[in-house]
Amino acid sequence: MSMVFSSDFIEAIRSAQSCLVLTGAGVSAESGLMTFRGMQGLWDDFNPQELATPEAFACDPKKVWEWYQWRREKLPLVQPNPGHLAIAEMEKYFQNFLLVTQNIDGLHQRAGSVKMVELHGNLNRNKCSRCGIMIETLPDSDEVPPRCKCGGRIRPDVVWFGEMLPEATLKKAWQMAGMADLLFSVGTSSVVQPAASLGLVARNNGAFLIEVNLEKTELSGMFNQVFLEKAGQIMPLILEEIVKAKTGKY
Ligand code: BJW
Ligand code: ZN
Repeated sequence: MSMVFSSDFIEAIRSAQSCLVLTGAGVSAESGLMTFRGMQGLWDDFNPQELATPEAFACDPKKVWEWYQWRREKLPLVQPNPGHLAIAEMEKYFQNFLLVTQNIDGLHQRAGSVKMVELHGNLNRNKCSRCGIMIETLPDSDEVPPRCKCGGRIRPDVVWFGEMLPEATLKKAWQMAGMADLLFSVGTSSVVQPAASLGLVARNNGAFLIEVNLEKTELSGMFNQVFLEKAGQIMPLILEEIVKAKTGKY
């Protein structure tokens, strides 16, 4: 695929010192993982938006646990794609860089991203729903889900609707949005708060905003540049442009 970038875009990259990349489930789609809103009706006819809540877990812990187990089983079978890999490379070219992911699949880390935070937790970790302690190894038990020593049910360490995001993580993301010159929003529908507001914060601070998605989102209008492309196709080309702009060679 050949691509001609606008001079505005190239200049924004060239002059940027602080870059924030916000990602969502669309980045992992080309690895074979379903997007959150693409999972609708695919699992026992349940709506993910209804399963990813503390109320659903309290009401039917087995169902919610098994849904996450079903998603966990896929992780070792998939690989980071060129989108993840390009984003991992990007962190080398800005003085200040932060990847803020809403994804819980761990693919960014596997692609080599280091300067990053996870806003919505990680599918590979568990914690106690009562005392909050992290559970490294699941206890042998016939009960589904298994229980913590305190008697509380074990749950995945992810952030459900109505729950607070990890405080330090959110603070880091918010601070970076406030100082970024450049923000990429990649593969996210931009409907879930507070993640979706990071772009707005950066925008109010004068940042240049770029969106990468297969289709327009509710927030597309506030971006300086929208690429309606697959993340795995366009991010490597954007990386090339960044390397050129930052090193003068390619
Ligand atoms: C491609 C592609 C390709 C495909 N290339 N692109 C203010 C207003 C209204 C509501 C609220 C508000 N503040 C808080 C709320 C409530 C709620 C919320 O935002 N609700 C909205 C739905 C309206 N937020 C919360 O409850 C948050 N907590 C909070 O704010 O606490 C304080 C508080 C509490 C109560 C009241 C008020 C304040 C917590 C949010 C936690 C979200 N958790 C989930 C589940 C995680 C675990 C799990 O996965 O099961 O996180 S929900 C789900 O959505 C998941 C995702 O990280 C998140 C975002 O989804 P994402 O990544 O954008 O995926 P999709 O599927 O939506 O989109 C994929 C996109 O990719 C699409 O656009 C495709 O086109 C595109 N795509 N292939 C590029 N190849
Ligand atoms: Zn406990």
